Amino acid sequence: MTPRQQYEVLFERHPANPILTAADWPYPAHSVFNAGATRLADGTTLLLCRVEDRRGHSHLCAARSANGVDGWVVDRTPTFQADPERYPEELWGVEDPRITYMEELGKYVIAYTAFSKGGPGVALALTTDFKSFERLGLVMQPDDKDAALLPRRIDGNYALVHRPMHDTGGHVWISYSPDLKNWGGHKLMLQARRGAWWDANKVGLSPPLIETPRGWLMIYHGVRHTAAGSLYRLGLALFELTRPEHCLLRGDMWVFGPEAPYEREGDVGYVAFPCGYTIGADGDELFLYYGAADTSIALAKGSIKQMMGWLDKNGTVVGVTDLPLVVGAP
Ligand code: BMA
Repeated sequence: MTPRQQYEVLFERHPANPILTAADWPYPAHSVFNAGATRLADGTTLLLCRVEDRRGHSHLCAARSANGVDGWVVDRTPTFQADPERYPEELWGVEDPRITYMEELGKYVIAYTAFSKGGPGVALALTTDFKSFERLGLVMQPDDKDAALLPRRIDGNYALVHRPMHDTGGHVWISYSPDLKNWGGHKLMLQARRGAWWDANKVGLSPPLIETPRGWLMIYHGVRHTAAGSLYRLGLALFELTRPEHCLLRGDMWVFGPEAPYEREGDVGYVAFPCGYTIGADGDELFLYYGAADTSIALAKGSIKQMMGWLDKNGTVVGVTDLPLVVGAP
């Protein structure tokens, strides 16, 4: 047994990884990574991939597959491009989409990072077909990113999880809105730890929250700054269904991190960055799509039941995170 096998494995990498690279693109692309994901009504898996060009700017491009693993059909031209004339916050591109299907609207809501001189901000766009899009523009001003909408209203309001930057670091917040445009009721959801922790100083939502009978399951990323650069790893936390800012359990250890060569080598090595998942017909199997080293798209499979079991064994009860944040707090 190698030392690594002493830890429970929650996510199994697909042997075909990376499942999508720039070489699969029908037009010039430098890198493809950090894809949002959803399963369409006909069962097709749709990935909304972040594509970076040689200017360093990103746009989004849809790739569709019947089994979510191979046979990807990639749009011949960019699917969703920055529109800086009308949306100046997109001057340097659009990045890292998270997709939520809103039953009540009969539409997919895409939360993405709009990048410009002011820094990264959170923008929303609605679609029914991933061909035409209705932009709502910037909903959280810079510096803010890693956002995803909850699939239903909480107490009559839409709910958006996001990660504003603050003097004390990057922490996950949740905000509420009656109309998707005006946001308030901001609550701190998950605080970055301090010191030696794997998730010290900067955490962020990875894919959208996963609804389970016991609560909203969050897969989040923690960023560890080292002398060699940043390490992006994933952890788990569970939040109350009717009061999502209330953290029921948080794991102390990370559950997935860059180990495979395609996660360690690339434009930004040592990054595993999921922005989306699909759930199998059994309601349990999770197909987690993640950007590997800001270069390609990879897939790992997990089980929601196993993640919950892991949290029961390894999680700590947190409750509502205290405000205000204090520099140097534990
Ligand atoms: C984060 C995001 C991601 C990126 C990651 C690693 O801050 O901007 O888009 O994958 O850094 O470079």
